[in-house]
Amino acid sequence: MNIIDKLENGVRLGLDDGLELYEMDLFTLGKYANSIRQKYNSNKVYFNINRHINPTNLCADTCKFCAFSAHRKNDNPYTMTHEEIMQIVDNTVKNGTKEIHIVSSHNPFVTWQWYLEIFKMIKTKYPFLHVKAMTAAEIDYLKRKHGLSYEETINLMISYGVDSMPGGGAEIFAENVREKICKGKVSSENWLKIHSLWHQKGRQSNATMLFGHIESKKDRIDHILRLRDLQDESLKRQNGGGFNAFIPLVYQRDNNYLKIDGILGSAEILKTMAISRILLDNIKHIKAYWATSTLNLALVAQEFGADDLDGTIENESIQSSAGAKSKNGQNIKTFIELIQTSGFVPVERDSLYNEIKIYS
Ligand code: V47
Repeated sequence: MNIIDKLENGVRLGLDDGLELYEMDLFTLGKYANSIRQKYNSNKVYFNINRHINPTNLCADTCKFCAFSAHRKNDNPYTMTHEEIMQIVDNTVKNGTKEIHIVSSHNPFVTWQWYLEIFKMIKTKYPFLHVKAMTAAEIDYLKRKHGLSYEETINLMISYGVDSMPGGGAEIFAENVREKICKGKVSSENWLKIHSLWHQKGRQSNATMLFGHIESKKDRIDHILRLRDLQDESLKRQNGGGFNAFIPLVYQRDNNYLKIDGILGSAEILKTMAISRILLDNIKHIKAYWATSTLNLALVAQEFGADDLDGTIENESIQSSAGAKSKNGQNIKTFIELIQTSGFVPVERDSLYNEIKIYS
């Protein structure tokens, strides 16, 4: 069967098929991705009202792509006090924020309690807030530094109030690339194991992929297929599966140590979104994270398989340190208007994709 016949007949695609999809012209590929997107999510574009907080940037790991961690190129080490974090939360709640997304570096100077008490503090004062926190990379770091097992850490996260896990730390699963861009960080196998353990607790998470650096197209397809396999596993136990959304993150190249030639073009970004939508037949949402793709391209991506933009964010530090124009988040009114003028129906969602408000 050729690739078009497979697409027409909804055949589940493999590694070689994924590579063939990259060879297709953008609009034919987009047509198939969009029809799946329409089937799963109709004409809706999901977003949430959220606040990103990065409590510390001191990091024991040395990922070459990272411009956020304090190092020679970003000589601005900080560790927030819990009071400073609560001040941010107090302020953002007044703006209608419903999700706090917390990602920290791997700070060797604080205890594991310092990490976890942040969540308890937030949930005690604001039980209605959804706390999305602790990447698999942070969980792995707590294991390495403090000897907590993955299972223990996950149980502690639940008892301290973490609701769901963000998708960070996945980067690219291909081990040879990982060795070059983030040697020593959580392995691919352990990233997947940690998410699987989290799913086994009946909890949900997201999954990212960092692309547009030194990885090959084959590495991207391999990454996506490893996620599809894990989602298949979780679907045997969990309605809807453990992964809520897949988030392809476009690599930003300023102020870091990963020098690459060239910059990824828009067509390749859109193709990667479309291919993700086609291959991931078991993950309902594809997020075009506007902070890494720009808001305009993230809106165009909604025609190529994506159905989500992430949220208003309010303050973004990881990608903006590396050159993205995302430091100050998005104004909610503009956000909604742009979704509408792009021909879609904006839907404010909660962190687990329950619909809060449809702007029809
Ligand atoms: O894992 C670091 C990435 C991630 C760069 O789960 C970079 O809803 C681009 O995971 N260029 C952390 N990306 C952020 C993250 C995330 C973001 C939004 C939503 C969700 C979610 C998760 O940021 C890291 C890494 O892959 N990152 N440096 C860079 N130079």
